[in-house]
Amino acid sequence: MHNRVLIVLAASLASASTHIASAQEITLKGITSFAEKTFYSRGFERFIEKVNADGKGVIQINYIGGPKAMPPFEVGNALKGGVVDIANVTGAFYTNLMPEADAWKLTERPMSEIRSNGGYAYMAKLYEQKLNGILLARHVDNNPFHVYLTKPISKPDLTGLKLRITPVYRDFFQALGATVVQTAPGEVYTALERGVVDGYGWPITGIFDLGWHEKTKYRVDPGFYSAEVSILINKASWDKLQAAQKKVITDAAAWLEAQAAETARENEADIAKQKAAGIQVIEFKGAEGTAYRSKAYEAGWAGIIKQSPEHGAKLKEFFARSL
Ligand code: 173
Repeated sequence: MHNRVLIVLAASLASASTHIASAQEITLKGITSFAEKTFYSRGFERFIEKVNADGKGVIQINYIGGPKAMPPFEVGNALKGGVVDIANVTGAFYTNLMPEADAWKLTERPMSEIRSNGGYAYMAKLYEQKLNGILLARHVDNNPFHVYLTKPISKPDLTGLKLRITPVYRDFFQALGATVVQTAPGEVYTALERGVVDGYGWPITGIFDLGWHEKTKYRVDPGFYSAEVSILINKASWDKLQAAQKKVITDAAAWLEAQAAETARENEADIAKQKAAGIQVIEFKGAEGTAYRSKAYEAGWAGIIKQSPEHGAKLKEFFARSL
């Protein structure tokens, strides 16, 4: 009798612990603001693979997909409201909620330094207040933006040209005299094809992903800024996680952010590919090139500081190169 009681007890304990283990596995909903499997989504996709491999029985991410599932400029709202738990997105896509996020493009120091110099902590407060979110990992860095054109220019002057933008480029392109029109990346091909725009802003990598090379004749050098794409998590979703679940996420995030410097290798590959595709480089050299880049940073910081005077000035101290 005694033995039977023990067996029953042991069996019920075993089933209870199995039950607890399965109840502990949590599934987060993940979305990307760039097309699936394209350059700016790939880091996020590697992150999801790692979380799903390391987090078996603990935590999983259900990848909902990209702009076919949700317009890119809606991703910030969805994260803030908890419609999605985790998102791959750039600051320029949620300036409606947090204009300061667009300042990531102006960093002239590695993320490791920004994490140690107080810049990350400063931004983290703004993420919590304005986005109800946490920035887990910046996986794109060292990836400059460029002007791409269908018509040539002979000096750093965009007067008379209409260019596709996001908030990343607005202040700089306007300072150079351009007329601007904001679109999501998914609308760039059609805008070029219809001649609605004479060019667009985009980083050095990725123009082949959506076929834009077919409609692009010129790239303007030098590049400017450093593109930022990051993985964010909703604060309430994060707070619900247990320590072991958080660890799977933070380990994968640190692993991914440490790879961001390697993005620069991919830059070279796309530069060669653009050349092979017949895209001509219009290069501003020497003092003209330096002035062009300085104007980009001046216009960029002026734009951030205008929208958020106190935080903008503070972020410049953390992000800009010390002179
Ligand atoms: O041009 C864009 O859509 C944009 O703002 C961006 C930002 C980071 C990476 C790629 C594109």
